Amino acid sequence: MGSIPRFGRPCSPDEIDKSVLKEGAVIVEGAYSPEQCETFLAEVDAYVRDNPGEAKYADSSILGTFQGPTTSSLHSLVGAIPSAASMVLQEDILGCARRVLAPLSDTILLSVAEYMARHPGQELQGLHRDTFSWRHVPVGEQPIALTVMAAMRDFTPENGATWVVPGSYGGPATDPAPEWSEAIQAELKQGDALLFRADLFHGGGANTTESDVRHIFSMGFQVAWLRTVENSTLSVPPSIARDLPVELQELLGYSNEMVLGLYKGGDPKNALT
Ligand SMILES: O=C(O)CCC(=O)C(=O)O
Repeated sequence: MGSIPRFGRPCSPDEIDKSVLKEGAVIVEGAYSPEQCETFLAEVDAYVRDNPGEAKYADSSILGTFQGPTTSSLHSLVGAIPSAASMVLQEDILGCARRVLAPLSDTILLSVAEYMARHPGQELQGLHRDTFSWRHVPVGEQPIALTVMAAMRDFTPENGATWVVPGSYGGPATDPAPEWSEAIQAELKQGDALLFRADLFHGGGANTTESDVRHIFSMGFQVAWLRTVENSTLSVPPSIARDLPVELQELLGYSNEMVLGLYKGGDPKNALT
């Protein structure tokens, strides 16, 4: 059975990238501080309290129904949650995404930034590849996207820590899933982040606890020539985007990959002035 390499910070970019490219996954311990995680959770709570319709909308969306009735979620966090900007820009995670996606794209995009709460009663999710959204893209050796599951509170075997199948990348998203006996669970402490190639088979675990909600900050990064999961220039319109760091503006799509994504034939950042 394979394993998921783990690294504390400061960690070597080479080791992280090698693990993602070879095993398919890596854990960066302490990617976020406990204070960052608690601030994030408090901001999500406050936002959902003030905007109950948005969480309801997310729960009944195409992604929400895939995630099941015992998961509540909130999408497009950069436009809603103040601490999301700095969390997306976490240097070990973003650096890894940039490097492992570089062979196939000069620029990358934030595909999704989502909060998920997996409640007691959550059933085992089917093993799947996140490349299903782009299943028509021919499969090659290099990853086209990277997924991140960061633990905002501990991920334990009992509350459903993410399962991954090391080495199970490189095929089409429509491949039959591997056997569960090949899967291992990524136990994470608060603030740890699991990074994996989006073409790696994985799935959320069953939450068999009485009251331990599993809190996830999930992100995806992708090559810039594919359409993103979240429509970021709608959810973070120019009026909000203009005050964000330039690096984040670019990840949200205020950027172009050569002639893709142009605004009036030029740099989309011109929409922010
Ligand atoms: O719950 C998890 O840890 C994984 C979630 C996931 O893969 C998904 O919702 O697509």
